[in-house]
Amino acid sequence: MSYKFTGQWVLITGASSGFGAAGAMAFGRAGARLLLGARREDRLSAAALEAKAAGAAEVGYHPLDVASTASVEAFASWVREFTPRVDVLVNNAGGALGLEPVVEGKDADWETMMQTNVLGVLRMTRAVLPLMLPHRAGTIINIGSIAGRTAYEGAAAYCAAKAGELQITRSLRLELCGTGLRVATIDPGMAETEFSLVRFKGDIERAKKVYEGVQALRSEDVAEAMVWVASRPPHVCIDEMIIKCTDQAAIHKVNRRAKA
Ligand code: NDP
Ligand code: 8X3
Repeated sequence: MSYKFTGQWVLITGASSGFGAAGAMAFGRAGARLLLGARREDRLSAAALEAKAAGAAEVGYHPLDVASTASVEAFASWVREFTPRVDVLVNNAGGALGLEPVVEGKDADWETMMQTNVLGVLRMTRAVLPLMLPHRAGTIINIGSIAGRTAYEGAAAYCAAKAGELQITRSLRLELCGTGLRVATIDPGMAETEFSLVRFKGDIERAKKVYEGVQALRSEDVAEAMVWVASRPPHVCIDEMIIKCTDQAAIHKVNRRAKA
């Protein structure tokens, strides 16, 4: 990709692993200035170093818990120390917890999924919009999921949360019409990141099984999509992008190769 984000500030939540860390690398390669947030500072600092080595013009990172309004506000204050302007906001932080049917569901899991995937997007957007609106340009990219479009068993709360993210994206696009800002959702299917490890609470074997025999999406595939969406000419808005691996024709239809 030849587009350069020279001089532009790109803020990515959930930049300590998976799509967020890959996004930092991809925007970094394109010369952006990066503001990265997540809870695990050691992983965040490693992602920041890699993005700098890849070519980012500047990289700052700061602890961020999108489930806490106080943390989001502290993060936004830290951002203002760097810049009065954010050009690209990637609301990526999120994930799933558990795969139990509703009858066995846990309040703590449901609450975390709503806090991160739904309220986290609202909070971050509210905090960052004042750094975008005065400039009458900019891109907000929310990371949704095919789970926000198609339900599956054991994922009622996660599907509801990502459907919430989709409707937030659509509402925001209406609210921001005429401001010069554009709002996109990128909705991936199965991708091999730490997503399943988190969902299964550290059960490595169970997490690995999700991707067995499948050539799943890689973090880099989604990162490239972020960069592409944010680098369209200002009059072009990619409203909604669904991106799945070729082995996943639909949420329940996955081609798995037998072991050799
Ligand atoms: P990872 O688990 O690898 O990354 C999740 C990221 O979100 C981590 O950086 C984590 O950082 C961060 N995060 C989680 N909770 C919070 C929080 N409360 N505050 C701040 N950061 C948080 O998974 P993915 O990269 O796959 O997930 C990224 C996004 O993509 C999520 O929204 C997920 O739902 C979505 N998605 C994933 C798919 C997949 O199959 N992998 C498919 C479709 C969508 P830390 O723990 O350090 O805070
Ligand atoms: C993650 C994709 O299909 O595991 O959002 O829910 S899926």
